[in-house]
Amino acid sequence: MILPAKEVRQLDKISIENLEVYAYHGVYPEENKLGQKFFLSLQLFIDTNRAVGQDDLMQSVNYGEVCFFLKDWMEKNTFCLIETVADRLAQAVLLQYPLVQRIILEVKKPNAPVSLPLESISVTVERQWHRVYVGVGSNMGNREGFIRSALLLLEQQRNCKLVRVSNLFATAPYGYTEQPEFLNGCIEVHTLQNPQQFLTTLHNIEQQLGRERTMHWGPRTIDLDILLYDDAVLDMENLTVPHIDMQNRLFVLKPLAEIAGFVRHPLLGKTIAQLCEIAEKRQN
Ligand code: A4P
Ligand code: MG
Repeated sequence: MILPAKEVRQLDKISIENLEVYAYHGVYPEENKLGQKFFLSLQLFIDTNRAVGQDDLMQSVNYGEVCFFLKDWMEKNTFCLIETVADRLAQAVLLQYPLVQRIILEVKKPNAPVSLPLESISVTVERQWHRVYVGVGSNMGNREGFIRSALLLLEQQRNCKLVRVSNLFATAPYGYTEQPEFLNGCIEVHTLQNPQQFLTTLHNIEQQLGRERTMHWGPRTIDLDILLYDDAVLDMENLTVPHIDMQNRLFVLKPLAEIAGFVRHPLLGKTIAQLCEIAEKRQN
């Protein structure tokens, strides 16, 4: 049996429990003015292999430093909801400490303004880096210019990292063939966004680059399609992952095989390299 990547990857856990900080989050103006106590508990999932091998703190995450980062962040920011505090703080930790791949964070408010006896109110969130493969294509105007601009815009997103870029290939139009030749490529992005948020990010970039949706499968300045999002299988009204037709498209598989040949399609059970070989044979 092939284990999903998540189960093979060995991640260790650094835990911090009930770090006490004084901050100003809350819905009521008094809370924002007077402040109150919060307790933070978190688990940081990291690959400690290198740190352990070299017995070197520089290869790990310094938990003392993390505590001061949390305190500082809690004091400098003010949000109404502890849900927002937990979401933003979890993301801030992932952005600040690249070795942390996943975080579970609990924000506790022991003196929450509830006129009943209780120990504390808390919100727990789990956030992590997701590996996404995106197909890029253009067949209008300065095709390479549009693709490079899209990558630049993606890199500028705070919670996205552009990790790998394939070569770009000139390809004959697929589907509706009465249109100019395409330039296609694939990229690997690591993101903190969930699939819907990431799709919105891609749509915003398409819009910024003058994409007009006049015709399905028609000419476009830029097209950004989510091919794979971790091992997720999603069937939503506006989003299907893995991309529904990727296994039949050489203009997707060829560049994708360059940067993710070893990655397995979660539904078809074959690697991208294998799917590419099959599609190539079918075409010849
Ligand atoms: N949508 C659903 N799933 C996804 C996903 N995994 N990634 C929804 C991105 N979007 C997804 O897409 C229509 C709707 O699909 C979106 O609103 C989104 O919510 P669109 O980009 O607005 O329209 P489209 O691109 O015309 O349609 P579609 O079905 O995405 O077409 P494709 O699959 O992008 O194909 N030939 C060559 N050689 N190279 C190409 O790049 N591209 C196409 C377009 C046709 N022929 C081509 C190429
Ligand atoms: Mg599309």
